[in-house]
Amino acid sequence: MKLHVLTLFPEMILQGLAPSIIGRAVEKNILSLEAVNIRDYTLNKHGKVDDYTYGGGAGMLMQAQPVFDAWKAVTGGKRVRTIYLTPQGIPFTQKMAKELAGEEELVFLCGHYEGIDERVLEEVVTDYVSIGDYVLTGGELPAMVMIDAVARLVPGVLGNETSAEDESFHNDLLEYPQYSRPEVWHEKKVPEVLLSGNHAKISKWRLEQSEARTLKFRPDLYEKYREKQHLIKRLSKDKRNNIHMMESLSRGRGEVLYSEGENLIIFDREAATCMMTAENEETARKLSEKLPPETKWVISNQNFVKEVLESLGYGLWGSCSQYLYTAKESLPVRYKEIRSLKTEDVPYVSSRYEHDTEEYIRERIQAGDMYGAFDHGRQIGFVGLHTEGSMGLLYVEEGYRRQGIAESLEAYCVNRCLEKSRTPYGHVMEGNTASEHLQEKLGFYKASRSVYWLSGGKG
Ligand code: 6GU
Repeated sequence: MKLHVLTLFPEMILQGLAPSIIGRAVEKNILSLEAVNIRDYTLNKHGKVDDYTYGGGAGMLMQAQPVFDAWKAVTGGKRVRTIYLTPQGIPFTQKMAKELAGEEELVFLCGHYEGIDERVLEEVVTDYVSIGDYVLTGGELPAMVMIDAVARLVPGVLGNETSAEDESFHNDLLEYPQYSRPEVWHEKKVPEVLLSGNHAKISKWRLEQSEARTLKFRPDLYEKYREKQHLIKRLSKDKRNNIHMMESLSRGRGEVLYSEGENLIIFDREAATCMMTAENEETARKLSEKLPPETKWVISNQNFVKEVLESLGYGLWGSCSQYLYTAKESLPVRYKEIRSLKTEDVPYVSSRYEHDTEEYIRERIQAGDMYGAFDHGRQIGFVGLHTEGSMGLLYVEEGYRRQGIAESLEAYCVNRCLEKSRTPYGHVMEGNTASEHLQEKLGFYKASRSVYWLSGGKG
C-alpha cells in the first residue's frame, strides 16, 4: 500500500510513525510512506502558503495553488482516493478503516490555520474525515491516527498471531480485562478461571466481562449488541437451518441490513456475502432490492428465494446440505501432525485448492483460520474456515487418502472452533456422499433444508 501525506510538517508524520510498527512495515517495504511539504510547491517567492479569508473573519486560510500543485505532483492528476482531515468530516470508524485498507494508494491532506480554500478541496478531495468531536490545531495527528488504524489491517503489517486475535467473537463489545505474570501483584490475584486451562470456561468469563464493561462504558454499543442477541435467540429456534446466520451474527461479522419478522438480510461485508430469508415470494422480491451493490454471494435456504434471485439474473453456484456440530465435547484427533498454517504455507495450499484464489487463501491463513496436516514436516493436506464462517477448504494429498487424515483435520478444526465458543458448521455440495458420510461420522447433524449459493446479480 502506498501512503502519501500532504502537510506543512512532514517531519511530524515521518518522525511520529518511524519508531512504530507502521514504521517497521515501511522499512520492510510492506508499506510505502511519503510526506510531502506543501510549502515546496508555493509559487509565492517568500514561501507563503496562506492568506486572509474573503468576507472577513479571524485567521488565515491555506491557498488553493500550493495544495493543488502538491497533490498533482503526488498523484499525477489521477483520481486517487484523497482524504481531507477536518473536524467537519464524517466520523472515522473501524468499518471505514477496513474499507480503506483495501485501497492500493491513499493521499491524506492535512490542513492548518482556519482550513483550506474550498475550490481546491472540490477538485481533489474524495473523503472528508474527522477523528472525533474536538478541535485540533492541524490534520497531522488525525492523519497519523488514520494511517495507524488502516495500515495495521494490511496483510503482513502485524504478525500472524496478532491478526488472528483481531477477529475474535467480541467484535461488537469492548475488550475484556487481561493479565500477565506475576500471578499475584499488590496482593491482587489473577482471576482463577484464567489459570484453569479450560478454554470454553475462559471464553465464557471473557464474554461476561466484555458485556459488563460495554454496558457500563458504552451503553450505545450494548444496546446494538442486545438487539443482535435477541435476533440470534429467535434464529436458534431452528438452529440446524439457521446456524449460518447465527454464527455470522455471534462472531460479530454479520451486520443486520434488514430485519422484520421472517424478512431478514444479514451482510458479511468482508465476505461480500448476504444471507437472506423472506416470508414469501413477494417480500423476497422487495428484499432483493436491498442487497448492497458490492454483494458477491447470496446464501439462502429457501427455494422461492433462490428462484426469485435466479429470475433477477443471479446464478446458482451450488445447492448444499448444511451440517452442524452441536455437541460441546471436543473430538479425538488421531493424526498427530496438525498445526495452524502460516504465510509461508500459502503456495502449497493455493497450488492444490483450485476453487479459490491465492489472495483468498492468504487472507484465510493470515486470519488464523487454516490448519495443515504434515508428514515429517512436509505438508500433505489442509482444512479451514471460509470468511463467512463455514468449515471447508479441505484437501488431502492423493497418496494419503483413506487413512482418516481428512477426519482428523476436520476434528482438529472443530476443536479450534469450540475453543472460540463457535458452533462448527459446513456446507457440503449435494451429491458429495463421501463428505456427507464424514460429517455424520464426526457427529454433525444435517439441516432439513438445502442451502443455495448464488452469485452475481447487480454487480
Ligand atoms: Cl481530522 N482535524 C482537526 N484539525 N481537528 C480535528 C479533526 C481533524 N478531527 C477531530 N478534530
